[in-house]
Amino acid sequence: MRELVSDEQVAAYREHGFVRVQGVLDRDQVEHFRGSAEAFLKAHRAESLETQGTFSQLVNVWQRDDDLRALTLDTRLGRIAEQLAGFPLRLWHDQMLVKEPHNNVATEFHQDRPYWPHAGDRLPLSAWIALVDVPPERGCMTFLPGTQDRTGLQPQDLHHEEDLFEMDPSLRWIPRVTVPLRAGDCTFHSGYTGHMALPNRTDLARLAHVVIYIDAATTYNGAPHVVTDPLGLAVGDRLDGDTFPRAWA
Ligand SMILES: O=C(O)CCC(=O)C(=O)O
Repeated sequence: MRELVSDEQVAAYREHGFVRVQGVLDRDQVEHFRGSAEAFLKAHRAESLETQGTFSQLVNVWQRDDDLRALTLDTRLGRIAEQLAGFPLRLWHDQMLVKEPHNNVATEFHQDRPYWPHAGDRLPLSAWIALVDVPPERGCMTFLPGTQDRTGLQPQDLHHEEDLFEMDPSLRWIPRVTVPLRAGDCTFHSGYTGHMALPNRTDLARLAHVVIYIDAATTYNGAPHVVTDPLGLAVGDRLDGDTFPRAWA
C-alpha cells in the first residue's frame, strides 16, 4: 500500500500521541462537507448529547447522512489511521463537535478511552477534521504530548478544569502543545493522549468532524455507552459487522 503519511509523521504520532496532518481534504471537499455539516447541524442541533454549552455533539451522523457518511468512511483517512496505529482498525463512531460562535467555554483536559466500554484493544485513535479554519481563538485543540501511556485513570469530567490533573498531578507539568488547523487539516490523537479544546471567541461556528477508530479486535466490556446501549451486546462480543465497519480495508 502507498504510504499516506511520512515515516516522520508516524514516528511523531507514536512518540507524542498526536500528529497534525495538513490538507487531508482539498478545498472542494471542505466546501462540500462544510455545507453538509451545516445542514445536518441545522436539522439536528436540538439532539445534542452535550447541553452545557461546551459544544453541540451529534453522534453517528454517518448512519443518517449520506454525505457525511462519505467523510467518516473516507478510505484515505482510514488508511492514514491504520498507518499511524500500525494494526487493523474499525470505526467506533463519528461525531460532529460544534463550538457555537462565542460559546466561550473550553472543553477541559481529558482522555477519551476511559469513556468507552472496550476491552482487549490496542491504542484507539481519533481523526479531528477541521471544516472551517480553527485558530486558537476559535477553539483548536491542545495536547499533552507523551501521555498516551497513562492508562488506568478513571473517566474525567471534561467540564472540570482540574479533574485530569487531580487524578494525575504529574500531568500538570507537561509542556502543552496547541495545534491550530486550517480548514481541511486534521489531527490524529490517541485515546489516552490528554487533550482539551479552547473556547470559541469568534463570530463563526467551529465545525469539527471527528472519526474515532478502534482496534479491529476490540470487544464489549458491558459498561453503558450511548453507542452500544441499543445494540443488545453481551460482554465479550466483538465490536464488528456493519455497525463498526472497516470500510477502507
Ligand atoms: O473538539 C472539542 O471540543 C473536543 C474534542 C475531543 O475531545 C475529541 O475529539 O476527543
